[in-house]
Formats: sequence, structure tokens, C-alpha cells
Amino acid sequence: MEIKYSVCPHDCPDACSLKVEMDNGKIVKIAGDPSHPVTKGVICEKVRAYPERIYNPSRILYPMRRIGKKGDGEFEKISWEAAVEEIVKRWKELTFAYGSESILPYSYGGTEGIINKASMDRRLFNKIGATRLERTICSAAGSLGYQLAYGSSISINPIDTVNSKLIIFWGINALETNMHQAIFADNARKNGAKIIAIDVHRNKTAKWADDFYLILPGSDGALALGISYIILRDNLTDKAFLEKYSHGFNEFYTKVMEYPPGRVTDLTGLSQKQIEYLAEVYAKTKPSFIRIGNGLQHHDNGGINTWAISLLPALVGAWKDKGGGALKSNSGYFPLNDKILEGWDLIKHSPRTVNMVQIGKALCELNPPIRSLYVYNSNPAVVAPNQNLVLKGLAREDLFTVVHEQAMTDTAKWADIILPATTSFEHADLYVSYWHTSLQWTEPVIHPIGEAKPNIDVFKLIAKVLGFEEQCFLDSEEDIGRQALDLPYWHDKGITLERLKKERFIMLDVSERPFAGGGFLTTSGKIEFKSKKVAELGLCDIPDYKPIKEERLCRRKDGALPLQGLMPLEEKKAQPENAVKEDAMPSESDFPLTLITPPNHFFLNSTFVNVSSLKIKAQEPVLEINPEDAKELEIKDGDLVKVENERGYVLIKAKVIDSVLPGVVVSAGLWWRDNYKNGSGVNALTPDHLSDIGGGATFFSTLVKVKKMPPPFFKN
Ligand SMILES: Nc1nc2c(c(=O)[nH]1)N[C@H]1C(S)=C(S)[C@@H](COP(=O)(O)OP(=O)(O)OC[C@H]3O[C@@H](n4cnc5c(=O)[nH]c(N)nc54)[C@H](O)[C@@H]3O)O[C@H]1N2
Ligand SMILES: Nc1nc2c(c(=O)[nH]1)N[C@H]1C(S)=C(S)[C@@H](COP(=O)(O)OP(=O)(O)OC[C@H]3O[C@@H](n4cnc5c(=O)[nH]c(N)nc54)[C@H](O)[C@@H]3O)O[C@H]1N2
Ligand SMILES: [Mo]
Repeated sequence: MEIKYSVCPHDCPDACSLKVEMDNGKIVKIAGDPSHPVTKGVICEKVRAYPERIYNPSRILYPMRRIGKKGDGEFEKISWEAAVEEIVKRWKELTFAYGSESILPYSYGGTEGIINKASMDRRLFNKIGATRLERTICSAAGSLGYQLAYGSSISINPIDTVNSKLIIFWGINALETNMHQAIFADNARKNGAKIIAIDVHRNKTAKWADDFYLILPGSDGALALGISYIILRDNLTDKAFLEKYSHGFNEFYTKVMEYPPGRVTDLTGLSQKQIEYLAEVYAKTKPSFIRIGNGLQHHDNGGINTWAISLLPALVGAWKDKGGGALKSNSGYFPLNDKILEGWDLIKHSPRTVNMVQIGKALCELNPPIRSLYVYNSNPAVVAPNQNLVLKGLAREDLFTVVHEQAMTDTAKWADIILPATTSFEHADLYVSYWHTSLQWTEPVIHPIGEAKPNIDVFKLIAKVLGFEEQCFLDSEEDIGRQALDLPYWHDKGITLERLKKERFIMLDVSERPFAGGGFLTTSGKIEFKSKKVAELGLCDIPDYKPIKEERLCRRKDGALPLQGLMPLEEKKAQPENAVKEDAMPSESDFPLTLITPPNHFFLNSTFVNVSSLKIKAQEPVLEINPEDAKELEIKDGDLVKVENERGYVLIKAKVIDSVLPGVVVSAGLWWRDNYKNGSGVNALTPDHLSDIGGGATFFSTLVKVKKMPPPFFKN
């Protein structure tokens, strides 16, 4: 038995260091690395099952060309040479006939390794002059919301949260999605800390917390302003801190006075007593820490709501205490030399952009059309909103689709050419985390399975056959790793690739109290309670609460929303000739329920659904519905129901349970489509309009109706 080390590549805050047990050149067991100060030998159930994912029957082993109808999943084996030649031939023809913007790359967080996520791919598509992809699907709105306040994605070291005395998990299901933060919180609890969860779903984290606040979807902004009201009313602010470090506080104060508890009760679904208690315990407990999740920002109003929450620690001076503050993302601790990594000097003109949230619209409506799609590190047929439109796009006969994948996913089935990808255990990479502070390097621990190749090698091959002669298309993993760290920031810390390779991981030495004495990278240099940036977008320059259903009134006559970028509400209101009359819109009573579709404990977005042992544990997709709604709709536990809106429908089993408020339904997990009775996943229901700021996804601002299906004619 031989021990090797690796890093979990998945899009998860914990970025675990892994201990890999090998037998005869094969991986037999994967566990947490006990020597890593965050992983501490503990990893999630999914990654413990990883050997099953690596040696999975659904692994793609060699390049393939489509032989059947689009989407039928019939392919023939071809050589790498033939595959790359065909791609290059088609791209040359398309570029000649329609220009280079007829090509679109599509990728997201399949691997978080910098080299295979965002280096050679960016160089290639920059040199080609392809349409650019705005990668916004995960956290664009919330990240911008936090940055409005502090100017960067920097917060405290999560290890220090063991010192907190109050920990609020706000819109984050940490027990399942950021388990080491839950472990730190549990240690804090042993030292007397209280744990609070604020969510729209009584999930595992809510059950484990000491107190749980079940609120209405998208009402977080109102709650944060309501808490601010009580803090200001009762003189619980840290005046000295605010005086020194706040910008626009007086205007904020005036706005907050519009949110007395009586009003916030109506907006959030909480009682006045609950709101009063929450505000008081937050303001009076020190150190207090808010872990801001991604769930709350997947809404029409997610960016501004995150801004309002992010300001709470500034009000009470929580940043002054070790273990105090709020954490949305710590990615700001890892600046990389993007200019070199991504080959910015290869950009000859500024190509058009497509927001990845609107991939369906881009494939079906963009003019001039996208004629070739290259998918890697992502499974858009499952994870992107407005799934039926995405599938309509993928079904286009005139779209030349290449999918580079590890497994035969729902997206791969639509490809014209499929290329086999290595897993992180088969290639080297450099890893950062967006939560903890360690930089990591990993070497391959096994040989590639079949003919699989890492992303970087495929992009290098394509560049070579395209005849690109720049030196950067020859760089190795190590070259790129070195380039990534070639910044004064890393030089000053004495961190080099050579050192990292020797040590495997390096914990950054970050300040215990990053904002106790200023250091805000905002325009004003202070914590911004008022923001010019937001004003420039035509929105209210102070955090204000807007309910989530507003977007429905903003559609154009043809029912479509603007394709790209941000269109602020004010601007939309100023174009009445384009607006649909309210009575022409589906009203709230047509679709009375809000559907929330968060991730599943056993899967990582749509990854792992092909791992049988995990799938068995996850059982099947269900729809959680409150007993009151179920009674009104005559739905019993276990009934098959139809969940529907103007975009599509999903047939799914109902689970009657008070884990959600009346008016809210939850279905967890991005299951592959064939796990739903009608072959349509939850994203058939989700909207592809963009969040208030940042151009983010609004998965959870989904309105639906639910009805019971008749029992099957034949019992099988
Ligand atoms: N096991 C597992 N772990 C994962 C992932 C996975 O798929 N599976 N995915 C990874 C990725 S890419 C991400 S982005 C993170 C996501 O992980 P989190 O940051 O935890 O975000 P979500 O799980 O999307 O949502 C968290 C909670 O927000 C709730 N929520 C929805 N709407 C609202 C609202 O309006 N207000 C409030 N307060 N809560 C609301 C949902 O019910 C859910 O319980 O997890 C990462 N880790
Ligand atoms: N309804 C709903 N939809 C959601 C969400 C939600 O909560 N609800 N969450 C959203 C969020 S937060 C996110 S981040 C997105 C995630 O969306 P994606 O980033 O698409 O995530 P995955 O579903 O994990 O798909 C990643 C794919 O990349 C492949 N892959 C992994 N490593 C490599 C590699 O090295 N090379 C190549 N070529 N391929 C690789 C994997 O096999 C996998 O199929 O989904 C979003 N979609
Ligand atoms: Mo995400």
C-alpha cells in the first residue's frame, strides 16, 4: 500500500487536501489529509466515494464522433488526431464564413485548479477572438454585494471563527456545503458560542443550529435593514468605528428608518419578537461572525440583499474582534497574474460577450448566431436555468458542439465531438480556495484513464493545429504555475512554485482583524453604506429592499428579457413602450409558489450523480411542500405532482413537511434529467433573467404552480 497526496478539485469552499491510498497503481481509498490545518483528516461523503467516480463505467475513454441524431447519444470512436483536425477544420470554416465570434467557449467550476480552469483555454479563445463568456452562474451577485461595502473579496481567516461567540449561517447550508466551517462553529459552540441559521428551508444546518429563523425567499434585505433599525433605535452601534470608517452613513440611517419591525414582519414572515431578539443578540454578543451563503443571492434582489447583510458587522464594530466580521468569499487573498495566465496580449479586438446564465437565449436568439460551442468543466444541459431553451439550442443541427468531459453527461450526449478528460488525480494543478487561506499544488497520482487528456493539453493541441506560434501555447503546467505566482504579492511572501511543490500546501499568513484599522478598497476608502457604483447602474445608491417578483413586470413585449448585461429596474420603467402590460403577464396567482432548488448533500452540483453508491443514498428527487399548501392542493405525502410554469414542467414525488413556509416548495439536487419522471430537471423551471447587480443567476426566484397527478393507470 502506497500513500500519495492530492487536492479536491471541486467547486466547494473547503478545497480539501486529500490522502490517497494506492494499491498496484490503482486508487483504493481517498481520505482527508490529517496534516492540513483546515481539512484535518475529515472529508465529505462524496469525495470518500471518489474511486467509484474515477473508475466509473460512464467515464469517457477516447475521442468520439456523433453518428446518430443529435442528442441520441450514438457515437463512434475516433483518434485524437482526427478529433482535433475536425474541430480545427470546422472552426476555420466558421471563422471564414461568419467571423470568430461565431465560436463560444462554455465552462465553469468542474475543476477549481487554476491551470485547467482558466489559463490555456483563455489564451486559445482570446487568440481566436471567440465570443467571450461572462462566468456569473455561481456567485456574481453576492460577491459584488459584499464588495460594494468593503471593496474586495477579503474577510477573516475562517480558522479564527472558533473564537466567535455568535455565528450566523445566513443563506448557507454549511453542514452540507462548507462542512469545515460547520466544524469550526461546532468547536466555537463548545466554548459557549451560539449558532443561528437564517434560511427559507429547514435544512440540516437549520436543524443543527441553536436557533433557526425561517424566512420568506428573497426577504433577506428587509431583515438586514430591520436588524439595522433596531441596532440604531437602541443605540447599539459602535459609533467610533462608524465615524472613522463609514461612508454615506446618514443617508443609510434615513433609509433604515423605513424598516421598523412591524413592517419587516410582513416582509420576512418572522414575528416582531423574533426580529427584536435576533437584532439584540447580534448587537450584544462579541465576537460575532456572519457566514454569508450563496443561496440568498440566487435571487432577483440577491446582490443588494448581500450588501445590506455585509454592512451589519460594520454597524456593531464586529471587525474589531478576532473571529468577528462577515465572510462571503476570501478569493481576494489569491491574486494571480491573470494577464499572463489568460494571455491578455493576444486579444486583438474586444469581442461580444454572452452571460452564461443566458446560454439558452444565446444559442437560440443571438444574432449573428453562435455556430460552435466548446463545453468543458461544466454540464449546462443540467445546471443552466431555462433548461428547455438550453436543450433547444443544443439540438440545433447547425451548431457544431464539442464537449470535453470525464463522464457521459446530459450535455455530452448532445455533442458532435466528445473528448475524454482526465480527473484531478490524473493531472497536475495549482489550487486556491475561496474560503480558507491555503495555496496547494498537486501532482498526478495515477496515469490518465483510457486516452483522457487534461484541459490544458487539449487546448495546446488545438492551438498547434491552428498554427498558433506564440510561446505561451507551449507552456507546461509548471510554467503556468510559476507565471500565476509571478506577482510582487507572492514574491514579498517568499512563495514560489518550487517551495509550494516541496510543501504541497502553504497557509497564508493573513491578518486576524483585516478591517479593524481600515484597509477598504472602495472608491471612498471607507465602508460604503452608499455607493456610486450602484447609482451608476440606475439603482438606489443605498441598500434598499425590493421583493423578488418584480422582474416579471420588466419583460419586453415578446416576453423576453434583455439578452446581455444589466438592465436596471429604473431604466426598464423608463421604457413603457417596451414593457408588457401587467394584465398580459402571468400573475402571482397563476404561479403562487416559490421554488427553491439548492444543491444536494450527495452530489456536487451535477457531478457525482453517476456514482451508484451516492445515488442510492440520495434516493430520488422530491418536492418538499408545506402541509397547509398540500391540504389545499389535496396532495398527500408520496403523491406524484406536476410542478409547472411558463418555461416547463417537472414530474416529481411530493414530500409533505413543515420544513418550508406555506407558499414555498423545495427540491434539492441537480439530478441528471433521466431521474425525473418526464426527463425534465428542475432547471426547466428556473428563470434566466439576471440578478439586480453583477449579472448573476436567479435560480431561486422561480414561481410555479403544483398539482397532483392522477395515479398511474397500470400499477407496475
Ligand atoms: N454537498 C454539496 N456541497 C456543495 C455544492 C453541492 O452541490 N453539494 N455546491 C458548491 C457550490 S458551487 C456552491 S455555490 C455552494 C453553495 O452552497 P451554499 O452557499 O450553502 O448555497 P445553497 O446551498 O445554494 O443555498 C443555501 C441555502 O440558502 C437557502 N436559500 C434560498 N433562498 C434563500 C433566501 O432567499 N434567503 C435565505 N436566507 N436563504 C435562502 C436554501 O434553502 C439553502 O438551504 O456549495 C458548494 N458546496
Ligand atoms: N437549479 C439550480 N441550478 C444551479 C444551482 C442551484 O443551486 N440550483 N447551482 C448553480 C451553481 S452555484 C453552480 S457553481 C453551477 C455549477 O455548474 P457546473 O460548473 O457545470 O458544475 P457541475 O455540475 O459540477 O459540472 C462540472 C462538469 O465538469 C466536468 N469536469 C470536472 N473536471 C473537469 C476537467 O478537468 N476537465 C473537463 N473538461 N471537465 C471536467 C465534470 O465531470 C462535470 O460534468 O450550477 C448552477 N446551477
Ligand atoms: Mo456555485
